[in-house]
Amino acid sequence: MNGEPETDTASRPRLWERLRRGLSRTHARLVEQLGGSLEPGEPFDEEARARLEEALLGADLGLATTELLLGRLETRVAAARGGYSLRELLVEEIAGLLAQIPAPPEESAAPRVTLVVGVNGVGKTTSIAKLAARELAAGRRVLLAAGDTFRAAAIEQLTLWGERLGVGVIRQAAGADPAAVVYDAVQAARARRVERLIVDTAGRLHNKEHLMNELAKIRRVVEREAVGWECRTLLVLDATTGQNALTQAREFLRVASVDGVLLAKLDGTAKGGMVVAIGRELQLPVLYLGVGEKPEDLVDFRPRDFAAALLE
Ligand SMILES: Nc1nc2c(ncn2[C@@H]2O[C@H](COP(=O)(O)OP(=O)(O)OP(=O)(O)O)[C@@H](O)[C@H]2O)c(=O)[nH]1
Ligand SMILES: [Mg+2]
Repeated sequence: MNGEPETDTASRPRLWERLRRGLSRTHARLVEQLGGSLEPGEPFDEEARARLEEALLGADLGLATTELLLGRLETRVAAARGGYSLRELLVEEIAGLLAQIPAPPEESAAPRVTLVVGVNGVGKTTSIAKLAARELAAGRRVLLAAGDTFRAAAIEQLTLWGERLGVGVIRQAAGADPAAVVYDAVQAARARRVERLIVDTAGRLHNKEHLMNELAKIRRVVEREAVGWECRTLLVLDATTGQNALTQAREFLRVASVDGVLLAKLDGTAKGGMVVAIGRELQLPVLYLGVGEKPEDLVDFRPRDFAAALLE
């Protein structure tokens, strides 16, 4: 399960639609490239295999994963002796691979601080608004911290989201020490009995060492001041940057410990298959998918739904 409360059955169709919309470009391109090869009765011959290979590579599943899937499909097709649906087999196999991605951390009753990290422009601040909206919808008390003090505009942007959502934002002037902002935020969160404190951070720092020091300092403040709280670092990646997102993620993993990934802007790419590569190659839980610019455009990552939305 995904570290979040079970989605009630009433809201499930809505989330499914949102996921479908988010993956529509990827889906459209896959369908176009595959032609009718996944339709019932179509053989899994050389031509179908080649088309599928090209389509999966085009969706950015990566070479190793694509070859693995094709191999499994061959085995399944051979075992089925006719009467199979290639589409169903493929959805099952992709879901199976995705299910091997490390599971998200267990949900606990403790209050939580989430540090949201990632390079500039990937969608951190927007994703924070989405996370806040979802926590509010679950009835939790939420507070935001403007830990990206690098630009005044970043503080303003978060403040604006706070006003729109009706959530408090702890801020200082631009140029302030982010760790000091986080210190204030933790005190405020405790005084206000907040259950979720979400911290924006700057992605635009002078160099790797600077970034590492700053994130480590923030984390130390949280660990010292928020005793008994759960602390998570969520890495936001931009799906539209393709393989570059993987490179970015590896860089971040060198400087900070990361508990999970939020893949933003999935709606803006036909290469949604990169989720598979991210999960498998980084061995990190993929927690959320960003599928638009509005606060409600966030879905949980669920292997089976994701695989189905790709191909069905
Ligand atoms: N289509 C789409 N756009 C998104 C999504 N998430 C964020 N964006 C857009 O991406 C742009 C950058 O988002 P921000 O949230 O400002 O990114 P950031 O990482 O906070 O950027 P910096 O603070 O400059 O480092 C904005 O125009 C957002 O509306 C998404 O899931 N889908
Ligand atoms: Mg920002």
